[in-house]
Amino acid sequence: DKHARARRGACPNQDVIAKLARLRDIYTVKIGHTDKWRVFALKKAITTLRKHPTRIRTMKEAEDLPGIGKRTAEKIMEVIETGDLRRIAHELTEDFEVVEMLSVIYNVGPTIACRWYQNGVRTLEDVLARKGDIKVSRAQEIAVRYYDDIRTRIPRAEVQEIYDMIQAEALRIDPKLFVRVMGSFRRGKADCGDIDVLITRPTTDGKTHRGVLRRLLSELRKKGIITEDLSLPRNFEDLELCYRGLCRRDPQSRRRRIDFLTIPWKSRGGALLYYTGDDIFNRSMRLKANRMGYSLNQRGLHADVIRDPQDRRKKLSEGKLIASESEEEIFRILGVPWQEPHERIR
Ligand code: DCP
Ligand code: MG
Ligand code: MN
Repeated sequence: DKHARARRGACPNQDVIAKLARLRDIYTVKIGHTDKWRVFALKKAITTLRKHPTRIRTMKEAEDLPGIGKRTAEKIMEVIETGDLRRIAHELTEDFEVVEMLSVIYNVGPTIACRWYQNGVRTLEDVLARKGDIKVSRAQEIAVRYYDDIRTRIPRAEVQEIYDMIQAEALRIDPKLFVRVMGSFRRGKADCGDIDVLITRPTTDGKTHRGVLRRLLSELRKKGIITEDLSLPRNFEDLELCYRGLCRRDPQSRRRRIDFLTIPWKSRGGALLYYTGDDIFNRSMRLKANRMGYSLNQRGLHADVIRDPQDRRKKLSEGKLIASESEEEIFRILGVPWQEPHERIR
């Protein structure tokens, strides 16, 4: 996976980690009919191996690693000695392939996929045919119907074309809007998983973008650009909104995944930073902020965050916003040299 790729080269047991991670993913999907401890044991082993500075050579060495039992040590040695882990092929049964296929449906995941499988679902057609007796939400149904479309990456040129239409429509509603395309497109990727659109508005004239998203979506539906909704914000009157749906350039082209995000003007720096990603880069920036006693999220950089002494990850208060005017400001305060969006990979 991407996280493993980010670390490749640095870790002398990467091949072992890759095999254990594949087995972990298989067990995660199978959790409905497998003991949870298997996933747990593999996760622990992977964490330990990532931190281990040298190549594992002997069974004793593997068994002596913290949190690694005999069964896991045997798996490690099998990969070291043969380059393979037979258990993976053994677990790749038909039921796994079906559950894995179902678990990548938007808003599904392994737990629901397993439940559907246990209820006899074997194909995407089954999901639609059986929706009387298995629980299928409206969003899941749409995601099944457009399974291939949603999983197909979007050529950069098409993202640009769709975005241009959306931006024009938004500026017709209010020419002072600040509209940007984010995510992998802003990072310069040749193709994108979805289209991420950020909207806000300068408040210098006392006005905001309140109510804009509802109007924009309605215009885009009329034009046939937005075709289905997957998830709507609870209250369209808020300034901070998140919308997920499907769109298309014209009636002849595929459905594409689209996300709209609106944020208060004062959060734009944090939002630009967060929604540009990538997720690994974001994680490293958050970590940097945490080490300096700050907290970074899509709203900006905060100080004086009060954390639960029992669980340091849990925030009891958001703290005080100290920077979110621009991305540059956040980079500067964190002491991170400026990186262009296309450079923001880990
Ligand atoms: N993001 C994040 N952590 C997540 C999800 C998202 O930090 N768990 C941020 C970084 C992403 C941005 O939001 O770049 C947009 O999310 P996407 O899922 O749309 O990811 P990308 O646009 O980066 O890639 P893709 O081409 O797959 O859409
Ligand atoms: Mg995206
Ligand atoms: Mn997205």
